[in-house]
Amino acid sequence: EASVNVGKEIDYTITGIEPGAGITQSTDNALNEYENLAGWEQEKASTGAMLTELGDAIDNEEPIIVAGWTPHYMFAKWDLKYLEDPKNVYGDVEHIATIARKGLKEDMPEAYTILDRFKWEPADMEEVMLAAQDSSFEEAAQQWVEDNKDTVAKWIEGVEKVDGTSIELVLTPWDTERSSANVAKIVLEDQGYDVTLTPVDPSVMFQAIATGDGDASLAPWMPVTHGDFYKKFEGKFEDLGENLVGAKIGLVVPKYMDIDSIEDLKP
Ligand code: PBE
Repeated sequence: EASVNVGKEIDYTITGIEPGAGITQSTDNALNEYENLAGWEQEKASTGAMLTELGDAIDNEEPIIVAGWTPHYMFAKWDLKYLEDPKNVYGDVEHIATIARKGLKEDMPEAYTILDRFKWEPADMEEVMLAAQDSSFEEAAQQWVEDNKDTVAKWIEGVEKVDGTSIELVLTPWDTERSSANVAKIVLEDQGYDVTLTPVDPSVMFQAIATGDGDASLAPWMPVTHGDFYKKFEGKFEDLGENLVGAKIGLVVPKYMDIDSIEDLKP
């Protein structure tokens, strides 16, 4: 039956993404912690390559197991399911946090207040991600800000304008974070800031905020995805709390596959 042969059919390989991603680390952890995954490997390349392989497999109704996450259009485009994770290696529902360098509150209280208040829903993020597919993240974010004036008004309520103060937001190179960073950029620019966005790997993102090279980030996925990086630099940055609740990572397969759990896979 399918569950017995799936490993052989896909060469005992999970299709992962960039080597520096949190989910790549979690998948390496899964390969270590699930005894039934002995001998399995993770192919590490890029998000683009993973999505191409996923689309090709689905076109041919072939088996495939990918490192996947939500929010992402992959779930809107294809019929997919998360494999159950009884050992909870990938965690449950995650939140995306906002972190700031020490001293930002004193140096740029206006930006700090706005970043502290920045909170939106997965549906908002998905809207920007989807619109950006046909335009750009800048345009999609601009549109979202125009369509959500009430939300933005709450973020900036009572905050004084500034005159061209430079601020650097550090993000990670995925569409989820391109969305939040570009929305924050527009809101801060409307407030008078000169905003630079710097995309880096998750480990570098924490390092940049911990050393003060960057001012703030809306990119940490917690508690699992970036948990190890967070712990490594804990105490050296300020955690402003959640900017989004309802993210998730895990192993993802097309619904036509006859497996439901990571434990259904055979060595
Ligand atoms: N992701 C999307 C990233 C964070 C955002 C889940 C691919 C990661 O694994 O680090």
